[in-house]
Amino acid sequence: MSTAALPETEVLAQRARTALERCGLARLPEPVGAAGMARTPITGQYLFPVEYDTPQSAGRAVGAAQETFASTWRETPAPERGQLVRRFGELLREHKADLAELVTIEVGKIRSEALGEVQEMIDICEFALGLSRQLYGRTMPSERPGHRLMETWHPLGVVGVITAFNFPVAVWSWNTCVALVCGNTVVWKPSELTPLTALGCHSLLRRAAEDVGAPADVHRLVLGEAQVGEALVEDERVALLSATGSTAMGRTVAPRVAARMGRYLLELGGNNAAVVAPSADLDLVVRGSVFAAAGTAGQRCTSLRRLIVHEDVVDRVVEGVVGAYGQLRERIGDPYQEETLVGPLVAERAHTAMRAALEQAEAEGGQVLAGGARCLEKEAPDAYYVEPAVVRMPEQTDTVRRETFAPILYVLTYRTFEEAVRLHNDVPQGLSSAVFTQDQAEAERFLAASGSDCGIVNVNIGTSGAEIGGAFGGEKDTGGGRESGSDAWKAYMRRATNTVNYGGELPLAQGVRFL
Ligand code: UN1
Repeated sequence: MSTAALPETEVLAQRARTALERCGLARLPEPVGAAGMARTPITGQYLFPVEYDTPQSAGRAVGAAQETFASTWRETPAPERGQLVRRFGELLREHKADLAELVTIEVGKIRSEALGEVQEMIDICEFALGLSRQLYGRTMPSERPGHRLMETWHPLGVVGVITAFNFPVAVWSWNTCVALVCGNTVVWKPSELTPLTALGCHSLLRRAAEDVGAPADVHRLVLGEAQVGEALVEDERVALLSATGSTAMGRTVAPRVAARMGRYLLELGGNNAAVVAPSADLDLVVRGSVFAAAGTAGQRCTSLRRLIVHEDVVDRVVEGVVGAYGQLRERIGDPYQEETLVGPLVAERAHTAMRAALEQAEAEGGQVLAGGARCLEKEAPDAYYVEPAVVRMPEQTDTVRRETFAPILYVLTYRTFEEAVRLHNDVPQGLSSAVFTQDQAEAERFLAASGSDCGIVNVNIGTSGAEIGGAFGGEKDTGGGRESGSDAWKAYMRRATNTVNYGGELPLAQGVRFL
């Protein structure tokens, strides 16, 4: 572990205040009503109180967003809406370090990952700006003379965005920037673990709106715990509910939104695996796996959780990964330190889940080959730093099939490629996947319909760190939604099919005759 002393909570609180001020919050709003607490996993201690919304105030935010949608935003030309995200992108560039600071303080991400997350926001602003001139509909040849058949895409209304702690700003920005250029207004309920990053983002977006003359209520922020998110779930005025989090959360959200005929877009848990074939470049495998499994302390939806390795190369792969984890051990600790690669777990419950998973894996015949221990307990008794763990498993047990949101990498072996694909797909989740191979046919088999069943399928690269240009999301228990790039924007709009008769006659389709 890193020997540098952890920063004092008071110093972190001051740094958070300064970053927020720079993002335009002259003073943190006084927590008059129900108050929550901002907290840092770096020391595990509270920073300062923040004001929480109530279900009633969340309802009022939805009302204001709905009013703005109906009165102006839906009819503002899309390229003009694009100017809002263009300006927001400029402000993000200017305040990249401030937002990254807040991400580090609230989530414990190391500096380069926190900056990378803000970079994702800048990237999606550019994508959304281009998109604002490319909300294309098709025209289709009509079967009737004198008729034109086409489709038009319209905004939906209020989009509710519920985000998780682990990507507190990037995932919000994928949803929000795309939703806004599509003509929707947005109400955001961030994780209760990350109110400060949310306040910083909201303040910058407000400023962008002011600068380009867009209405302030195109975006509203509501802070609080589950009941505030539930207010969005239940509110009929929320046309689309986009939620990121656990599969358990998705299972409660989806039927409730569906019951009111609302739309939902879910990005839930993953149990991501890489298949390592005998022909693989093992150096790539080791480097790719260590970043994907131990990066962000294993707290990405796309984190690598299973390594499915051909029997002939498993010993070499394990040796490489365990060796690399040995080097990581010196680099766990204060995320502010340049040399740190693994910051803290977000909270005690992540540590409890990790301990339980390791114990259960051992009971199922697993062998812990590296890591698993808690570190810096004396220096920071309220914080949870852990050594990322590697566990060799005799088979894909119940524990392996569950997502534990912590840095545990399970190693399994296979003999035939069919067996590897079967093991790969035999989990409830379907977010991200990878194959490491030099055999082109094998790579293609993994990419084919009978290969990986995930939403993200990679070759010779790990499971995490997706670019914003592709659609992001996955199948099965991952929820089926797609966000970010490609044509994911279509989920934020409704399609109208238009038939226009310019011929003066009234021929009916399918040759029907009437009157
Ligand atoms: C998430 O963990 O919810 O692919 C998002 C990645 C990031 C996004 C992850 N670009 O790792």
